Order: sequence, then C-alpha cells, then structure tokens
Amino acid sequence: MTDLKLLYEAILNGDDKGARSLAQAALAEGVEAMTIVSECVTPALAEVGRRFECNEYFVPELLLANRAMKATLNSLGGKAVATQGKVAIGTVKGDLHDIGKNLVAAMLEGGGFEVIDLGVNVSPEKFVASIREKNAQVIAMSALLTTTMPAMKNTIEALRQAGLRDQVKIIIGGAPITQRYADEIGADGYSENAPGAVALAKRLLAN
Ligand code: B1M
Repeated sequence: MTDLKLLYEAILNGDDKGARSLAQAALAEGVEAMTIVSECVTPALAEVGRRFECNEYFVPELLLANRAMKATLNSLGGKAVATQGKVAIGTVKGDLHDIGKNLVAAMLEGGGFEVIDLGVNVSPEKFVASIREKNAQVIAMSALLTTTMPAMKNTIEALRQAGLRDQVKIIIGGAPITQRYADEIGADGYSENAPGAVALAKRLLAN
C-alpha cells in the first residue's frame, strides 16, 4: 500500500518524478483522487507556504515544489474535483512576465480552485469576458513592470463599466505591487507571494 506521507514529502522536497509515480501507484490501488489532494497536495502546499514565510524556502524551492505538485495533479487526470471556486488569472496588458503568475496559478489549482489561465498581455476586455463566459468568481492579476501597473486599475474600471465589479473578488500581485496600491485602485486584496494568494482567495470567497 502506498504511503501517502511519502507523496506529501515528495511534493515538499520538489521530487516531481517520485511524486508522479507515488500518485499513480496510489490511484492504481484505488485511493480516491480527492484523498490525494486533501491528504498530500493541500497540506504540502500549506507547509511550502509556511517555510516560504519563515525564509526556510526561497523561490527555487517554491518552483520545485510547484513542479512536483503539478506532476501529482496531472497524474490524477482531472479526477480531482475543484471545490474552492473558479479563478481567472492573467498577467495584465503590456506585460509578458509569467513565471510568478504560473506559480500562483499552479498553487491555486493545488489549493482546490478551478483555474482559467488567460496567459500574458491580458486586456481588460478579456478579464471581463472570463466572468461573462466562464463565470469566474475571482479575478487574479499579476504585473511585474511599474509601467503595466495601471492596467490593473483599467481592468477594475472595465469591470465596473460592465456592471460586474460586485460579482467578483479581485486579487493582485507581482514584484512592484503593494497593499497600498491595491487599496488605491480598489482591489479586494494583495498578496506578496503565491502561497499567500491561495489563502487570500479562500478568505475572500468565504466572506
Ligand atoms: Co523583465 N523586468 N523585462 N523579463 N524581469 C524585471 C521585472 C525587472 C525588475 C528587471 C530589472 O530591471 N531589474 C524590470 C522591471 C523594472 C520596473 O518596471 N521597475 C524588467 C524589465 C524592465 C523588462 C523589460 C522591459 C526589459 C526590456 O525589454 N528592456 C521586458 C519587458 C517585456 C514585457 O513584459 N513587455 C522584460 C522582459 C523579461 C523577459 C522576457 C526576459 C523575462 C520574463 C520571462 C517570463 O516571465 N516568461 C524577464 C525576467 C525573467 C525578469 C526578472 C529577472 C525575473 C522575474 C521573475 O520571473 N521572478 C525580473 C527581475 C527580478 O524580479 N529579479 C525582471 C521570479 C518570480 C517567481 O517572481 O514574478 O515576482 P515574481 O512572482 C512572485 C511574486 O511577485 C508573487 O508571487 C510570485 C512567487 O511568490 N506574484 C503574485 C506574482 N504575481 C502575483 C499575483 C498574485 C499574487 C502574488 O495575485 C493575483
């Protein structure tokens, strides 16, 4: 019988090959995909977040754990049900940086969210369409350039103009972004890092 603790540790240690084979073995033995998510992926994600907060983990460890988490989720073949809600995420218009955005997207997925990844250089109209066409409950915007920060404000304005602002929670992040900026443009929340974005989205949807 596969020891799920080993799968938890493989994710935490960024061992993607080990995580994949342990997840496949557990599934073959009849372990439910949701059990793998709730007993391995989610707690590993929480522990990665804790270690990142305490400066025990840095971005390289985050990227490795993220890869192992992705490998686990991919081996579940869509059998895990996203229960936390639907998030549309993208890097804002004019901005092509996607490493941090991808990390946030993967961690949201590992945290039980259905994630619609809109990619990079995402226009306000595309964010608006993700609510109309895909019923996104959270809009998650990433920006890495000071020159593209105003695109976040423009997106919030476009949501307002479309009469959709009150239907969604808006979270923002990226290296130049601050809580102050989030307050200034009327976002619902800001997170400095990927694990924090997962906790923030859960908190906002719970309210
Ligand atoms: Co660019 N770049 N870049 N770049 N690049 C920066 C951002 C820069 C700080 C470098 C510098 O000058 N020191 C600078 C911005 C300066 C400024 O605006 N003040 C810069 C510049 C100027 C540019 C160009 C304009 C350069 C040029 O062409 N002259 C150009 C712009 C292109 C464009 O976007 N239109 C450009 C291009 C590029 C590359 C294509 C070469 C490449 C991007 C590759 C890619 O993403 N696929 C690149 C890279 C790699 C960087 C640096 C080196 C690294 C960024 C990164 O991936 N960090 C960066 C310098 C630096 O940060 N040291 C730099 C790792 C990643 C894990 O962190 O994205 O911050 P980060 O994500 C974190 C948090 O911010 C947070 O969680 C993540 C993990 O915890 N987070 C969120 C991110 N999004 C979030 C969303 C949330 C919550 C948290 O909620 C929704």
